[in-house]
This record gives sequence, structure tokens and C-alpha cells, in this order.
Amino acid sequence: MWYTVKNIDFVCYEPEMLCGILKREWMENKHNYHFLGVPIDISSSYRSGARHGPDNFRRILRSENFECITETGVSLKDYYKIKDWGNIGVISTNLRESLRLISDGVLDLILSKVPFLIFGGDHSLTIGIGHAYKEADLPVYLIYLDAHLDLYNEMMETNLSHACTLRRFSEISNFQGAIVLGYRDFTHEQLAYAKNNNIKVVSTNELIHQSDLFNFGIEIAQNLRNKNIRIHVSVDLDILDPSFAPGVGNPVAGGISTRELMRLLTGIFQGINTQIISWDIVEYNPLYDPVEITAFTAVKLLLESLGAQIQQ
Ligand SMILES: [Mn+2]
Repeated sequence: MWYTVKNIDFVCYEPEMLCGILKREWMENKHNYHFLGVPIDISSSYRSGARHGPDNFRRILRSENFECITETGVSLKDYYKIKDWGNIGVISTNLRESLRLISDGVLDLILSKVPFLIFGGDHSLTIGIGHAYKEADLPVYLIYLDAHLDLYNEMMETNLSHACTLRRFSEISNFQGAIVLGYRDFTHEQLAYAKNNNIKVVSTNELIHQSDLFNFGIEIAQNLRNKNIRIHVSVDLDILDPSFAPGVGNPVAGGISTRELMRLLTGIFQGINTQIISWDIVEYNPLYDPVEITAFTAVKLLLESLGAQIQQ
């Protein structure tokens, strides 16, 4: 079966090889995983530059720096045929219209029934993912890894800011609830909103006191099984301490380590693994990542997450 993705700018990027798991000769075959970039940073409230994220991420991913194997010994080449659809042709001056384009593109990915990763771009793009789930008429639950709650009703005179993402997502009729993991920058108003709107919150401090983040991740995901809902996992790289991920729009000190995030994220994906997975990695900003720490971290998270998503 072959299908098309609408409204996507194919000219932007057609990678020949991504870490050995995407090859040109596979293009005509059925793929079992999709990537899509969203180069957007209109709503970044502090340091913009995330629009350069997707292409820099690919540049690092295509480097010869990685073996295509997870730490648990899973050879990703044996499982994945990945299609990278390039970047959505967002309109860099119009967030509302860009969200419509994102929603259209993501809807096609959802309808293809293949797991997918959206790479940002600032966090506002996740609002478009929510709209796509609504269009597909699929109830969706969010697992939201972030130093922020993103529950402002408005930020800097716009209600479509990346600081409002979870708030807007929670207003979508198909929203089934969320859990925020790793927050440490918040307001009491946002916490009150979360409490009243089926949004669980786990602070960074609560996270680090878990005895095992891998098992904690599995538990979170397994609690969502058998509920007949789709799960979207949204990973804002600012959940990490800035020493592990300096290249983000709004860094917050005191975050978890790369190793801790890997444990948590791979646990979540192992727990989900009987369902179709969609996820995003957002807020990677190469302009503040001069020695590419954040990029290498993101690629590591990707590889280990792909390994954890393989259904055993
Ligand atoms: Mn954030």
C-alpha cells in the first residue's frame, strides 16, 4: 500500500540515509515508521531558532557517529524501514495557518496507521497534532515530558504560544487527559487548571525520587492500556538539565540527566508497545547548541526509543 502526505514540502529534504536505517532503495517499499519535520518557532517566547531544529537533527543523525544498535543489543536495521517525509512547508509568519498545515500533514500520518515521530520546531506544533487527532476522530491521551506545564491561557498576547500548548490541546474535544512529567517551572494557576482538567502532574523532584524511572515509565503507560485511546508522547528537551541540553528555547536549571530521561522514556515506550505510537521531540534549538550536545542527546534518545518501541 502506498499513500501520499498532503501539504508537505518534499523539496526541502529527502535524506538518502539516516543512521543506516533509511535507505533510498526502501522508498518504494512499505515503510513501518515515519518521520516528519516541523521547522517552526514563531511562538517562541524567549530564544527563537527552533525552526533550524529538524534539518540539524537530520545532519547529526546522518553522521557516521552512531552504530544503529541500542544499548540492549537491538539492531534497529532489522526492524525498521523509515520514511522521512521532509519538512512541512510552514508559513513562518502565520502560526494559525501553519497549525492547519501541520494538522493536515499529521492527519495523513495518523491515517496511515504507521508509528511516527514529529521533530520540531517549538512546542506549539503539538497543538496541530491535537487537531489532527480530532480530525481523525480518535480520542487521545498525552504523555507530556517538559520542564513547563504549558498551561497558560495566553502568553505575550497570543493564545497559540508554545507556553499554551497543553492548554489548547486540553480544549480539543477528543482530549482524554494528560500526564506532565518533569515540570519545575509553573504557576499556581496552571496547577489549578491541571487539577480541574484531568491533567496529572509529576514534578522533577518527584521524578528523581522514583526508585526506578524505567519501571515508573512502564507503569504510567500500562495504566493507560485497555482504555481504547491513542497515546501521544511529547518530549520537550527542556525536561533535561541545561547541562545536558543547552540548545533549547527556555532552559530551566535543575533538570534530569540524559540517562534518567532515557530510562523514563524507554519505560514509557515499552509500556505502550501494543499500540500505535506517535511522538514528538520539540524545542531543539541549534543556535544555542554550539558544541552539539543537545543534538547528540536527541539522537541518542531517538535510537533508544526506537528500540523500546519494538513489540516483543
Ligand atoms: Mn518546555
